[in-house]
Amino acid sequence: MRTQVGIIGAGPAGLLLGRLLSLNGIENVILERRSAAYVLSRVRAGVLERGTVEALEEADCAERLRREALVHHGLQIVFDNRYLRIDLQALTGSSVVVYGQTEITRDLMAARESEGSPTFYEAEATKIVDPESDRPKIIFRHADRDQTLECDFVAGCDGFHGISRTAIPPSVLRTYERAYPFGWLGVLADVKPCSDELIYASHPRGFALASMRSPTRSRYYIQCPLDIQLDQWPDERFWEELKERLGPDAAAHVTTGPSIEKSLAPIRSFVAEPMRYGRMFLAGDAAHIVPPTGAKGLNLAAGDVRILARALIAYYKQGLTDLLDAYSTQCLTHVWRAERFSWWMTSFLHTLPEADPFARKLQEAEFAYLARSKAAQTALAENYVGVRH
Ligand code: RFL
Ligand code: PHB
Repeated sequence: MRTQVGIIGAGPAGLLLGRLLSLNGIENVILERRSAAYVLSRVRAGVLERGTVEALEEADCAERLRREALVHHGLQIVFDNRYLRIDLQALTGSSVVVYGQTEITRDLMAARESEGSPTFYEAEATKIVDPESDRPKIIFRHADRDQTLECDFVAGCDGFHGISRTAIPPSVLRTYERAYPFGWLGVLADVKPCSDELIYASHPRGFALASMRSPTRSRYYIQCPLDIQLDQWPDERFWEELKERLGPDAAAHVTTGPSIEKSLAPIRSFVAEPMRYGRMFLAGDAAHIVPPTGAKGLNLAAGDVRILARALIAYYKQGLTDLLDAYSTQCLTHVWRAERFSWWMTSFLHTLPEADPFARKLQEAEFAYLARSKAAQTALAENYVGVRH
């Protein structure tokens, strides 16, 4: 089998790239290790920057988003029961929207199906051959046999646990990593959200986040140790802990109900450099992970893909290679900006497992500064709404 761009992974990065290329007449094939139903069952990101919405508009996949997404002009921070609103719109002139990753994936999958571009589900890429040559190949296993996809370019959109990154020789690849000694326990429930805006709460018992998917579906998270078992956290215990951490004002508005999904996500910061090796390009979680506190993971993936799509379009339409050559450096600038912000939000709002009074005092000072300084609020707001690509 042969195509122009072989894409590994049908997460938001792979599907968005495929769509942008197809709309520009560039052939592409997507290989996805899981089934489509499994990909759609993963509950992940919820907050989209304007640049991500623009990318979905460019992909002609924003019709439902325009109808259903919730526009958020601000967010709330609760620090030890003290409330502070960050007015994103007034501080930056911009806002964010809430629209679940699952819905984006569903919209992109539907668009791909109607355009007829090939996608192989339950097709695991096992090796990338000759990425530095002008005829790279992807070996994949599908329907119980090994098959080969020959391409001009390989897009590694296969997430943190994918194989693409491993095709870069250790002598070339540099990785930077920070692991945090806690995770996020997330619950999805069909109950009215406790607030119109997201609430990020820092409490001595740990961080909590009140988010949503729609006016009738809430998404809540609490910081927890990495070694918990989900059955230790029946819904009643989760709701009680969440309310404690959100503080009495928000807790009074929390509607409880049965969870429809509950999962634990580890928190990590990770960057792989460079994001290109020969004719293979990494995009999204395959190249970098941020802690979810800044809501940047999916937005970064969309940013990479927009840059990569433009570079590939310039190559196929005008024979230009300069955008391809600039890809890694250009992406890494926005990646490190998001890494810094996500690390800062995480350090500011989470409680370290070993009680560290000095660390808590610093967090208190950070909150006090934020509450008093418009400059500090603007710094938070402009990072939260994101840069445009
Ligand atoms: P994805 O979504 O992980 O998709 C990668 C796809 O590649 C497939 N794959 C392979 N296919 C073929 N052959 C192989 N060898 C393959 N290896 C892997 C996988 O099955 C998968 O379908 O990466 P992508 O497209 O880069 O998108 C990135 C986003 O998904 C990610 O950044 C965000 O979801 C991160 N993230 C969050 N970001 C936010 O902004 N806000 C959040 O609340 C938020 N919550 C989360 C998250 C990530 C989580 N992970 C990774 C477990 C919660 C969780 C639990
Ligand atoms: C979510 O709704 O899942 C969400 C929102 C904001 C974050 C992280 C996750 O910072």
